[in-house]
Amino acid sequence: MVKIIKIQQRITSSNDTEAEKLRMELRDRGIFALNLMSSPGSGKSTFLKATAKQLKNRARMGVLEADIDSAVDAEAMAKEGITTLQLHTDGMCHVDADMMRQGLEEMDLEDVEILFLENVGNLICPAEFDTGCHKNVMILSVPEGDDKPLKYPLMFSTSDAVIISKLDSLPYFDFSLERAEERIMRLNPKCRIFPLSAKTGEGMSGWIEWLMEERDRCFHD
Ligand SMILES: Nc1nc2c(ncn2[C@@H]2O[C@H](COP(=O)(O)OP(=O)(O)OP(=O)(O)O)[C@@H](O)[C@H]2O)c(=O)[nH]1
Ligand SMILES: [Mg+2]
Repeated sequence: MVKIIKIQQRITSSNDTEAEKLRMELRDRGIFALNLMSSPGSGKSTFLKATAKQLKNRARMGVLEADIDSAVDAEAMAKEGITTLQLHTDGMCHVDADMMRQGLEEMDLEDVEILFLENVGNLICPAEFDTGCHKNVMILSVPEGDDKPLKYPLMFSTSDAVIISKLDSLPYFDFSLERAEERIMRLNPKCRIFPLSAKTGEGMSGWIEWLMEERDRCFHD
């Protein structure tokens, strides 16, 4: 049985102030936190499980799962031995800094060095709220199409890294990697792009390298 807690959006003075405070607290506790966003089914949970496998013996990972309902994702993480907690967002399609704090207060964070928030599957609302994480990462999966940066620019603009997932399905879809990368870079020239397949493992090493480098930078800068 995984722990499920119901969180609510509370009115706080300023989400940006809350987020900045949380970011510093997490850093002081030695936790590098990443906010993972994408549309439903683009492969967040599969990608997190693959990431945890690669991090074994290198860093202890935890996942805060946010969904409107069910405990499917937290159960999947727990099965892999990943420290996890399921949040129910009371119908909200995003997580803000105070909601993140409510989740963290209930989670056993002892030993957790890298913490992912698996945000609610949605390509729009999560991009509007600073969660207090150190980095924003988003996934665009090949079956979704390479036009998504044009239609949903905010999430691409606010992400430090974009994962192009399900690379193994490239032969079956009319998706141009070159076009997708060019559209993302036009919105956000500083972001890093990692085309990969969590299923075959192709491309995972570049992502893991970036993750470890950014973690070191978070504590040493
Ligand atoms: N072929 C292929 N399928 C994948 C890959 N990653 C995920 N999938 C499949 O895509 C489907 C959705 O994956 P999830 O990891 O549950 O996606 P999610 O983004 O966590 O979904 P929500 O949490 O519901 O938003 C599942 O059937 C996965 O097996 C991949 O790299 N290649
Ligand atoms: Mg999921």
